[in-house]
Amino acid sequence: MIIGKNSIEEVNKSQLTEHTAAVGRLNEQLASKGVTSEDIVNKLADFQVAIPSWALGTGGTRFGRFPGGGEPASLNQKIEDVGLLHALNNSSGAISLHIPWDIPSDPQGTMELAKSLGLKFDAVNSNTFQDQPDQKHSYKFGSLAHINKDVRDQAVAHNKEVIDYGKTLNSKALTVWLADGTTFPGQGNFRNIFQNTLGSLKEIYAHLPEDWNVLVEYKPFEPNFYSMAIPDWGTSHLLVNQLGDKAQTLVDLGHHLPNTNIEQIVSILMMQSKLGGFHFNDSKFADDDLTVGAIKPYQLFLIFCELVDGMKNTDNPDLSWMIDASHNLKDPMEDLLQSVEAILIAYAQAMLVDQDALKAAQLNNDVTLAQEIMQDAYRTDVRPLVAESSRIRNAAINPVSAYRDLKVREELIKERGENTISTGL
Ligand SMILES: [Mn+2]
Repeated sequence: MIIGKNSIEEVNKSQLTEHTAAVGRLNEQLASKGVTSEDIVNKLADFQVAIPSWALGTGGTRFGRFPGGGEPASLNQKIEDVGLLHALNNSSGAISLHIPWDIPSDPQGTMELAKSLGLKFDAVNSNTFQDQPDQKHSYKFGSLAHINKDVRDQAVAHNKEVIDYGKTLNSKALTVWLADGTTFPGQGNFRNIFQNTLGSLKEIYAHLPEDWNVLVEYKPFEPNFYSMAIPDWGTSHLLVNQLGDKAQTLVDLGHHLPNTNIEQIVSILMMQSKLGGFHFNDSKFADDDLTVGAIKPYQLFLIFCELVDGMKNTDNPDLSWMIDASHNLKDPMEDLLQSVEAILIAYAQAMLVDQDALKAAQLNNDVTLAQEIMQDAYRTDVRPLVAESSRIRNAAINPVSAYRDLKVREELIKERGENTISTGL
């Protein structure tokens, strides 16, 4: 299925009058504060978030999986789905692949398909948290950190292979997330685990092309429950510092213990030019992988405040923006549209913070005023600007309602059938 500009224009027609009025009202409100929205709308329109290939199907939980119909069964179908999202919201212009779930058997054809849909390939992800049918050594007790060098070598070789696959698609980064760790005290030696992880990452780093980065993710627990090889941003930072300039930390919002101040981590990593990328999702407890903005939108806004400030005032390199989510209840495509919208809303709100006034309030230790400034931006309903950023690039004013109006899922079920199961989580 391909969504043409005409069908989007048709869907937009019925919403245009109301949308134009809403933009007008918001512009008036912003103008009274000396803000013009044009720059914000253009920045929103340029902002692209990569869709992970594994989020296009129903993920489920460890208790069960309830697949929906019309899910993508091949790499090219996943790319087609991201193309549909991008046509609807103009902000999903990239895809992040997972190897071995998405090995490109025809890279040239896959590249051409992606290009025709306006898509690029963001970071490729390796997988050493599962055993593959044909592999020699098991990852039951770890991969890059394993006590046995033969297992580490196998895991290093896999990561190098992922880089090689990524090169065929013009990807520019490798994301490494390790399930390695221990579940019982005494099971492993913390220093050995760290040194093995570092040694393996050094070998992978040496295989990186000149214009590539490696992004090192961290996670405090799960699947291991006593210690993880890379449990927190401090450990990731130690590793990427020792690896070199092409290594950065990746922040996954769900990979923190409850109430961790993620925005502070973002700020400090950017100061050190070591924030490489983001995995957006939301959570109530831990790695819940829920729709972005569904539970803690204020936290997302505060994180974006640091990102906007950091992008302006630090030398941190360009970031890879990615979603990392899993779906059990909603149509994955609708969920992803909601996630991208939540990201754009937080970005727009963060751009509304009056930075000069905030600095002055901080200088005067005027805590009340500082809070007023932050919350004034957060409490501004910026949805008309997000909608406008989509409309000016010929995408939908309201992507979720357009998805439903155009009966995208029904079409996909017609094309692919009721009982498709997408590869991945
Ligand atoms: Mn992640």
